[in-house]
Amino acid sequence: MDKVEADVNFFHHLHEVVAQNRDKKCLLLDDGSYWTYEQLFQCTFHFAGFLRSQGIQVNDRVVVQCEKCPEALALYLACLQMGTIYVPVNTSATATEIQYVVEDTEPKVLVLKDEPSSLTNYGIDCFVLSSSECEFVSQVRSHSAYSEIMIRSDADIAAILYTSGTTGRAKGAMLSHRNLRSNAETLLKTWGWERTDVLLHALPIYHVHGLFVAIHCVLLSGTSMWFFRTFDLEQIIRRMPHATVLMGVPTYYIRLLKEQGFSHKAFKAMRLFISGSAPLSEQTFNSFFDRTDKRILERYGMTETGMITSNPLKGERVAGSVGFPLDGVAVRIVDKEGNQSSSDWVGEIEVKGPNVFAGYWRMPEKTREEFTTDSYFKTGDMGYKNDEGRVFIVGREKDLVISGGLNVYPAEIETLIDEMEGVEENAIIGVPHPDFGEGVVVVVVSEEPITLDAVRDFLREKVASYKHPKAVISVGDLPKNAMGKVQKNLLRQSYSSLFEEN
Ligand code: MCA
Ligand code: AMP
Repeated sequence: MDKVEADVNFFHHLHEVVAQNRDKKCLLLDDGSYWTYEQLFQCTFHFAGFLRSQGIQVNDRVVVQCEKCPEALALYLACLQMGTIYVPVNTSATATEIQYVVEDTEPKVLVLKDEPSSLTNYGIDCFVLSSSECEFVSQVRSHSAYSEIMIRSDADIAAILYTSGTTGRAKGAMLSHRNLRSNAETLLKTWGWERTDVLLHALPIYHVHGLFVAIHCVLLSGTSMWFFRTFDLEQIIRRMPHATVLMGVPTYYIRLLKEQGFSHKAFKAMRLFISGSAPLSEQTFNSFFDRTDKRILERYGMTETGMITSNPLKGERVAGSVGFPLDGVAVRIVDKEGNQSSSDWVGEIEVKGPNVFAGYWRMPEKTREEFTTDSYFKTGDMGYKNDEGRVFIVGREKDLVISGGLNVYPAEIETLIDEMEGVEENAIIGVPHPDFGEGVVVVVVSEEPITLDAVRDFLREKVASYKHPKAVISVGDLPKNAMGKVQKNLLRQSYSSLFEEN
C-alpha cells in the first residue's frame, strides 16, 4: 500500500472542505463577529508552527484545559494535523485532577486556562490560553504558519478522553482518526446535514458531544455554527431565528421550556433539535412537542464509542427510545451469560463498529475486560430492542450518576468522603432532579451530623464542583444485602422525591 492510501488523518478530510469554503463563515461569535474557514485554518497552521517549535512528534500528547474560544478549537485542529494526541480536560477539573491526567499521559505540551498556583507543580512547563487576546495567542500567531499534514494510519490515536472508573482510576479512552471520521460521516447522513445548516453550539468542547459530534458535523459539511462561550439561554434564543440545528443535553430542553422567550418566532426556522448524553424524559419530549410542534431527536453515545444509535430524521421519533443503530454500527443485547437476547428482553448493550475506540491508554488488562471475545464493547448500559429494532435504555449496570449530561462515578466521591473526619461510611446515589435529570446525593453514617457545606468544602480542592453532592442525608446505617453490599436501589427509592418541585 502506498503512503497516501494508508493515510487516514482526519484532518485531510476537514482540510479538503476548507479548500472549497475559504470565505464561508465558520464560527459566528457571541459579539456578532465571525471567523471564516480560511481564518480558522490559518490560525490552526500557526498553532501547528508553535507545536513544531516545541519539538513535538507524532503520537506525543498535548493536554489542554482551556475555555471555549476559536483559538482553542484551532489548537485541537493543529493537534490532528500534526498527528499528536489531543487530551482535553474538563474546565472545572481541579489541579489534582489535572495532575492525574498529566502523570498518566506524560504530555510534551500542557496548555491551561489559568496560571497554575505557586503550590501546583505539574512537572512540566505550561502555556496559558486564557482568551483570544492573551499573550500566548499573540506568541502563537507570531510563529510561521506550518501547513504540512502528518500521515496517520488506522491504529493511530487522535485523542484521549478521560472517563472516570466505576472502580479505581480514571481511564483514558483512545480514539483513532478512523473513529472520528467514520462517526462524523455517518452522522452527517443520518441527520441529513444541509449546506444551509447553521448549528447552535453551546456545549463545552472537552467531551465527545461538543468536540466531536457537534464540531465535526459542521466542519466536515462546510457549514456554520454559533460558537457560544457558555450555555447562555438568552443568547441561544436570540440567535435561534438565524440557526437550524441545536445539539444539547436534556437540561438544555428543560431550561428552554421554562423560558417565555422560547417562542414560535424563535424556533420556527429550526430544522432539528437533537438531544443526548443522558436520558430525555418522555415528559420533556412531549412538553417540547406541545410547545413547538417539533419532536426532539434523541440519540445515544459514549466516550468510548462516539455515537451508537439515533432516532430517525424522517421516520417516527419515539419518546423513551434512543432509536436505531447507526449505519455500520452493530448493537446487540446480551444476557448475563453473554447470549444474545430476543426482542423486548432486557440485557447489556454491546457495540461493535468503526466507531469503537482503540482501548484504554496504558491499560491493556482493563481494555481486554471491557471487550467480548468476538470484539464487542460492553457498554454497561442495560436496555432492549423492540421488534422494529428500536433500542430502549432502561438502566445501567455500572454505578454511575449522570447529572446535566456530566458523569459522576460514585466510587470516586465515596472514597473521598470516607476520609472526612467522623464519617463511618457513605453512599453516593443519583435521584431525580428537575434540572439536571439526576442529582448527586450522599447518604452518610457519621458520629455527628454532617452539613452539605462541610462536604462541599472538603471536596473543593479535590474534584470538580459538578461532582459535589447537592444534598446530604444522615442515617443510622446503610441498607446492605447478605454480601454486605450497600443496596443503592433501596436508597434511591427512599429519596426519590428529594428534589421534587412543589
Ligand atoms: C454545572 N453544575 C452542575 C452541572 N453543571 N452540577 C451538576 N451537574 C451539572 N451538569 C454546577 C457547577 O459545578 C456550579 O456549582 C454551578 O452548577 C454553576 O455552574 P455553571 O457552569 O454556571 O452551570 P450551568 O451553566 O448551569 O451548567 C449546566 C449545563 C452544563 C449547561 C447543563 O453542565 C453542561 O454544559 N452540560 C453538558 C455536558 C456535556 O457536554 N456532556 C456531554 C458528555 P458551584 O456553584 O457549586 O461551583 S459526552 C457524552 O456524554 C456522550 C459521548 C454522549 O452521548 O454525548
Ligand atoms: P460518557 O461516559 O460521558 O461518554 O457517558 C456515556 C453514557 O451516557 C452512556 O453509557 C449512557 O449511560 C449515557 N447516555 C448517553 N446518551 C444517552 C441517552 N440518549 N439516553 C440515556 N443514556 C445516555
